[in-house]
Amino acid sequence: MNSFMPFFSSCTLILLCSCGARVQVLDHGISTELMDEVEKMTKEHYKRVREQRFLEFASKTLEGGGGAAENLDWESTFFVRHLPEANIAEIPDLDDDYRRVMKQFAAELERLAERLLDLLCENLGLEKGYLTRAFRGSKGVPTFGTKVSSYPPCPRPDLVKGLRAHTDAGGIILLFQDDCVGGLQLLKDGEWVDVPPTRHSIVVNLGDQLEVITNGRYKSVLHRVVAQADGNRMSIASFYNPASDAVIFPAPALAEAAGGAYPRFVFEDYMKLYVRHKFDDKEPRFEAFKSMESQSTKLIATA
Ligand SMILES: O=C(O)CCC(=O)C(=O)O
Ligand SMILES: [Fe+2]
Repeated sequence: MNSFMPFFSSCTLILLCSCGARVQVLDHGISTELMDEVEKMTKEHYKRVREQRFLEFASKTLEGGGGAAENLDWESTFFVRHLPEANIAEIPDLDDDYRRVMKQFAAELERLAERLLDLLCENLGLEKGYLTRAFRGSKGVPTFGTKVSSYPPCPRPDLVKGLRAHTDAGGIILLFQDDCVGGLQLLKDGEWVDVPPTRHSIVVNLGDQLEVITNGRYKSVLHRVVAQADGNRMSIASFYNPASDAVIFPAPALAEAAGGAYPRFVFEDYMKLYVRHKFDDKEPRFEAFKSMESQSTKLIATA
C-alpha cells in the first residue's frame, strides 16, 4: 500500500491511498483559524528573520554556474522539538505569539497523529494502541518535532532541488503545506506525481519505521520538492517518530515465520545511518541492519 495520503478540504478529509485499496473519510479536527494564524506567522517570521540569510546562501549556491548545487536543497528551515522535551522556548527570534500558536498547533497534530496510528492499527488488524506503544521506548514518550520550511523562488530550478528525493525515516508525518505554491511530488509507479496545494488540508506520509513495523504492508514513499521559479512555498512538516531507544521490528501479527524481509533495531541506530544516507535508497539501510542481525545470530549459534 502506498503511504502518501493527501487530506482534502477544510472539514471533511479524504485519506487517499494511491493503490486505491482503501479510502477513509474523516475530519482532521484542526480549526482553519488556527491553520491560518500558523501560516501567516510563519510567513512573517521568514520575511523578518530568515530571508536575508537565505538570500546570501542563494547567491553563493548559484555562484559560478552552481556546480555545488546538486548536493544542496533550496530551502530555509528551522526545527522545533515538542517531545520528549520541548525546546520552542529556546529557539531564538520567535515572538511570543508565534511560540504560543505553534505550541497549540503541535498539540493538535500530536493528537491527530495518534488517531491516525490507531486507524492504521484498525486497517491492519492490530490491537488498538499497538503502534503508539511501539513508538514509546523506555520513558513512555515518542519523539515529536516540527520542521518549518520556506522554499523561496529559485532562478535556476534546473540546477537545484527544493529538497532532494528521500523517504522519511520515522513514523507518521503530517504536512501543512502552502495553499498556493506547489512543488511537492511523490514517486508513483516510476513517475513523479504532484501533490497539489489544497487549502487547509493536511498531507499524511508514512516513514521507514512504519514500513518495518507493518512488515511492508505500508511502504514509505519517495518524495521530493521541486524548486519553483515563482512564489515562496511554506511547508510545516511534523514528524511523529519512535523514542530514540524504542526497539523497532515487524509486528508479530504481521510477520512471516522465519527470515522476514525487515530487520530489528533500535531507532536511534537507524537515525545514525539515515543522516548519512538520507538521499540514498532505503533498501540498503534495511539490509545493513539485517546483516548485523544475522551476524549476531551466527555468533550466538557458534558460542
Ligand atoms: O516540504 C515538503 O513538502 C516536504 C518536506 C519533507 O519531505 C521533509 O522535510 O522530509
Ligand atoms: Fe520528507
